[in-house]
Amino acid sequence: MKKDKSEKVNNTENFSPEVFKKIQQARKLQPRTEELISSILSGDVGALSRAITLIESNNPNHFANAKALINVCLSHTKQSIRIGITGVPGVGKSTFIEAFGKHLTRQGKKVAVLTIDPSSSISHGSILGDKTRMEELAKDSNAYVRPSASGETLGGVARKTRETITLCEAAGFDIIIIETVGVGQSEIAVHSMVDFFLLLQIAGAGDELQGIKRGIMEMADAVVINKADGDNVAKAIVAKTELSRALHLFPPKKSEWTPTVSTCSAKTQEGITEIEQIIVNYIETTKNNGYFDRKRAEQNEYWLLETINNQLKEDFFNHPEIRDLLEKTKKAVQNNESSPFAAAQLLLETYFKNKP
Ligand SMILES: Nc1nc2c(ncn2[C@@H]2O[C@H](COP(=O)(O)OP(=O)(O)OP(=O)(O)O)[C@@H](O)[C@H]2O)c(=O)[nH]1
Ligand SMILES: [Mg+2]
Repeated sequence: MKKDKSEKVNNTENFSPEVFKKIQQARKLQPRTEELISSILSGDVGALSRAITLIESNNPNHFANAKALINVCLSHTKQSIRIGITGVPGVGKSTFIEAFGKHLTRQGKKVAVLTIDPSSSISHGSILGDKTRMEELAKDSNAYVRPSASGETLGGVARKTRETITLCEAAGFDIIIIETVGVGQSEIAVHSMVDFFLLLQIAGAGDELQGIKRGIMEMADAVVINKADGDNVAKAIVAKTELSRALHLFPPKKSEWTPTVSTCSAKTQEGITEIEQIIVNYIETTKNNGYFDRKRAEQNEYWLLETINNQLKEDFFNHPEIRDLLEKTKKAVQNNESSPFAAAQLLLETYFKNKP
C-alpha cells in the first residue's frame, strides 16, 4: 500500500535523532521557502534579494531550500533576453549598462543587472567595486542591480550567477544584463549563460593594449566602440572601420549572424537606440533559424558538466585526508621522489577509497 506523505513524516519513531532533526528543520524552513517563492513570482524584489542570498549561501543547511527554490522558479521563468557585456576595466561597461538599462526601463521593460567579477575570487576585493552600483538604474523601479558574490572561486560565482538569472526571470525581468571584466576566463562563463554577447572597446588603443584576446573578439555578437564623444568621435569612426575589417577575417558563426561594429557614447547616450535595434535583429534572426533555442539547450548541457566538474574538484580538494596527503605528495613530486602521474593516481585512489 502506498503510504500517505503526512503519515510518513508524522511517524517519526522510525527515524534516527539526526534524521528527525533534519525533518524538523525542513518543516521549519519549507513554509518560508514557499512564501519566498510566491513573493518572487509576484515580482517582489526584496524577496528576490533574499532568495539570491540563499542560493549564494555556503551554509549546507541552506542547500536543500536553495535547490527547491531554483527548481520551482525554473518552471516559472518567462522568455527573457540575456545579454553579456564585457570589456577591459574603465571602458565604460557600467556607464553603458546604466544608459542602456534606463533606455529599456523607459519603454516599460524590466531590467536586471548582475555582475561577474573575477577579481573578487582572487583578491577578495573587487575591480568592479563601487562603480557597479549604477545608482540611477538601481533607483529605477523597473530595474534590479545585484553585484556578484564575492570571496568565491570563479566557478562558484559563475554557477550562482547562472542560478540568479533563473530567479530574476521568475521575478518577471525581461532583460538580464551581465557585466564582466574582459580579462580572461569569466567571459567564457558569461558567454555560456547569455543569448547575446557584446564587447565594449574604446578607440585609440590597439587590441593588445585593451587586453582583449582573439577568442573574446570571436565570441562577440556585437563590438561597440564606446566614448565616441567630444574629440574622440573621429578616432571612434576610424576604429570602427578597422574593427569591421578585422572581424571579417573570422570564420562565419554557427548563429548565421554577422557581428556588427558600431560606436556609441554611454555618457551622451548617442548610439544606444541603434544598439538596442542590433540586439532585436539578432534575436529575430536566431529565433527564426532555431539557433536561439539550440544555444540555450547547449548552455544547459554545459552547466550540467561544469557543475559536475566543479563539485568533484571541490569535494576532492576539500577532503581532509586528501588535503594532508596532497601537501606531502607535492613535496615528494617537487623533489623527484615520485612521478606526478603516479602521485595523482595514488591521490585519486585514496579519495575514492575514502568515499562513503
Ligand atoms: N567621455 C566618456 N566617458 C565615459 C563614457 N562611458 C564611461 N565613461 C567614463 O569612463 C570611466 C569608467 O567607466 P565605468 O562605467 O566605470 O567603466 P567600467 O568598464 O564599468 O569599469 P570597471 O567596472 O572598472 O571594469 C568613468 O569615469 C566614466 O565616467 C563615455 O561614453 N564617454
Ligand atoms: Mg563597471
